[in-house]
Amino acid sequence: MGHNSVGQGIGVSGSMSNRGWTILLIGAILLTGCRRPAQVKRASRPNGDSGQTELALSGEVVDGVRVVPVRAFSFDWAPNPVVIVAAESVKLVVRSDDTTHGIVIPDLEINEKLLPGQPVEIEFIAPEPGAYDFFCSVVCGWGHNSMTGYLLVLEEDGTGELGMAQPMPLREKPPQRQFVKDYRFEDLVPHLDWPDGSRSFESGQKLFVEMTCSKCHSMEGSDNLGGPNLARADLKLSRAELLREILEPSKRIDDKYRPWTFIADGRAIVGIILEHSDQHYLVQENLGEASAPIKIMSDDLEEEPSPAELSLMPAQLLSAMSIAEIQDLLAYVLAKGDPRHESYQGNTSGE
Ligand code: HEC
Ligand SMILES: [Cu+2]
Repeated sequence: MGHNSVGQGIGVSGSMSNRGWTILLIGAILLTGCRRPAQVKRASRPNGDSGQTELALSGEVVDGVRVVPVRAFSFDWAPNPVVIVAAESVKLVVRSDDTTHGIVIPDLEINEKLLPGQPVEIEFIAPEPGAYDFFCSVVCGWGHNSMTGYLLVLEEDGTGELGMAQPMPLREKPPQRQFVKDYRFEDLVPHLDWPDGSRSFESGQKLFVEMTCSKCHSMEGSDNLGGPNLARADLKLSRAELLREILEPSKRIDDKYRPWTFIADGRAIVGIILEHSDQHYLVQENLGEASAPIKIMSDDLEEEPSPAELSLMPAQLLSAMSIAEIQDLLAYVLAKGDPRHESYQGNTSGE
């Protein structure tokens, strides 16, 4: 493969012009845990090896700045990884295609909310070569936990050649479930009659984490995650009521958890009021991902705050589960995380 064909090969990704080295990635290691084998891939000169993954630089350079359009959608990013060169000026133009997401790049101290259809421009100087994780800061649905991505920063060796000095593990995305169905209440009501002793505690416990519930709800007796504590003694929901709460979170919202919309400094902030005085409001915008509450001074308000209709709990959290899994999750919440609950014991006295 000569220079020209390399140049053409990467031409699809934008104007790479004379920096046209294809990045070839080779090698493999096993990562531990539940991940599938991930590949360690090494950037090297293009050498005509076939069957290698090719990575191209992202976006294009305009007036000395690498401008990269990045799409956020349920539940991934494109491009992913975002490939840039160390020390260059970068502008990410990040936009959400569907619902509200957010982008956090912890190492670069970047944290921006992404409202649908409102692109956000993020400018920075590319850091040292390496891989920098980013993820979604808004718990946006059942696949939120797999909405991860990373910046791959390449190094330039002085001759214009790009690559990584050290073999570079390419991150693999956490495995993602398959969408099953946007269940309606009527679809699931006929499946609420499971007999005692029939449900799996382990499965329910695992789903409570996997489906993001544990990001906002504690089963250990506290409210400190932002959403109501689901193990509290005075919470008594029937199976059908619980199902309704999960499928239609906005239908009934306790005043304490009602989000309010604030318009201040030309921007809209939607969140739960943690604290309120004559002078200010303290508002929690995102639940379930670390983010500091926002202090809004009453004097800065451009309008009276208004109650929002949408709960901060995402809808359609059950859409990637089988009926049996939904039963396990409901049983786990009804059992308040207690493995001694009837749902797990072999007696047959119905609930
Ligand atoms: C992003 C945060 C968030 C996530 C994720 C989340 N919830 Fe919620 N949940 C809330 C908030 C806030 C409320 C209170 C407002 C409301 O009712 O919508 C709530 C309310 C509830 C209630 C009613 C509790 C009560 O006191 O009446 C139940 C039950 C519930 N959630 C279960 C779940 C389950 C099960 C999951 C996972 C499938 C889940 N939630 C995921 C934030 C969340
Ligand atoms: Cu998200």
